[in-house]
Amino acid sequence: MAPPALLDALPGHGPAVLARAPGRVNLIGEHTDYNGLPVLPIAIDRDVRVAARRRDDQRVDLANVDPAFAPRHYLLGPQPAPSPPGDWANYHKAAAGALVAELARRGAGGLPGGSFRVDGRVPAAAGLASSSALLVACGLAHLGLAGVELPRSDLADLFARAERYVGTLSGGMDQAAALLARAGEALRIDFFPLRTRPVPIPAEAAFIVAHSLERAEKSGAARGHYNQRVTECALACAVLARRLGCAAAHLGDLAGPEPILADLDDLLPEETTRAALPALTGIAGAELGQRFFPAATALACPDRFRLRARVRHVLSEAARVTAAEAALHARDLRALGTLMDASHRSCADDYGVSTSALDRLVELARAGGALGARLTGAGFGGAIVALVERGSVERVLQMLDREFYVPRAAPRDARLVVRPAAGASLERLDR
Ligand code: NG1
Repeated sequence: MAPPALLDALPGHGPAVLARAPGRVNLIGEHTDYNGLPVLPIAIDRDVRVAARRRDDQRVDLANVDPAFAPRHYLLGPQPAPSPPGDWANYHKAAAGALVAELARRGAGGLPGGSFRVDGRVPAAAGLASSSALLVACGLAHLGLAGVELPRSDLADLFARAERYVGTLSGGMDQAAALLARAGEALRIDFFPLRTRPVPIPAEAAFIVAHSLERAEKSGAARGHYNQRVTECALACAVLARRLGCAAAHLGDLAGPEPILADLDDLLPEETTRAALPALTGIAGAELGQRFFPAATALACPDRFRLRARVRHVLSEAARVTAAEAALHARDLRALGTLMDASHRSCADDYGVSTSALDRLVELARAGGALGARLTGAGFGGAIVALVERGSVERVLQMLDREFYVPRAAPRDARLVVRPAAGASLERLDR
């Protein structure tokens, strides 16, 4: 049922829609999605809800139950002008712009204007994909107003590309998890083309998400660091493809990660500069710029690129995803915990996306009895996820509270026990 307040506050009369899309916690497979390698998230029982009613013109009105997000309005079109970076309206514009173009391509009519009211219950800037949940819920609601249905996997692809509108070179994990997850299960997701398969979660497994109290603001400071990693991987892929004499658009296209990992020291320099790239990649100046350095892409460090350690993380992480899937099928939570620990070390040492607060939380969760723990999502702040046996949840929470949250006077919801929840839904409401 719709939360009445959300629906009652919508302007106008007549039929309305209510969409919800969950956030997600990635259990393992970090920074692999944009490399065409697998991930293993669960959708969580925290979601974004959007109530919407059609308008007779092309205007979009956005309101939010949280007063921190002021009302916004704009006119629909294939390329709506972006609001300033970080503005919440950009996620609606991203979804709507992509849908206008997609419906035109399919000859499926236009997108109507509408009034939207948003209630976001996924903690923001925590690595829990609140931005994708917002984009997916807005997009689904808008599609509901148009009376059009599209296959979920097509929408996952469309919305993944759409989110790049906000300036991050993001992969497709979050939108696919929000749209395709099933309650009580994790979802293994492969990319290019998108494929998913459910992975059962043993009933005795519990997941604690603990925030580092440092925001991972991907529409802000973290954006350049995230884009830097995506660019480093794309450059490393071009160097490897040349050395190995094969064609590869993503690291995932390179056959046989084990031989590459074994020879990494010979195949890739630890670090390179922008000036050295033409010689390393065999790609000349103008094409290099177009392929790897589009003008709109903010990078944290546009002249220096780490290659070897980044690839070591990505390829070893992909192998850990496959091992984690097998561990879940075998109900072997200890093995899963060990893989999560290794993933965290690799994210911290080779990928450089952890922080001292995230490292500390991982350490405390383990000391409190977690079977494994790791940063989840992009990193640079945000949260960790700890795998805990049901009977140990209280002990781990107490450890986190005593050693981390109480001394910092943190709010109680800084740490959550999350459940593997179902993907997005859309209801039509006649009132
Ligand atoms: P979060 O943590 O939600 O910002 C980001 C990307 C994912 C993926 C992870 C790292 C977006 C919308 N999401 O997630 O695609 O690359 O980082 O594994 O940018």
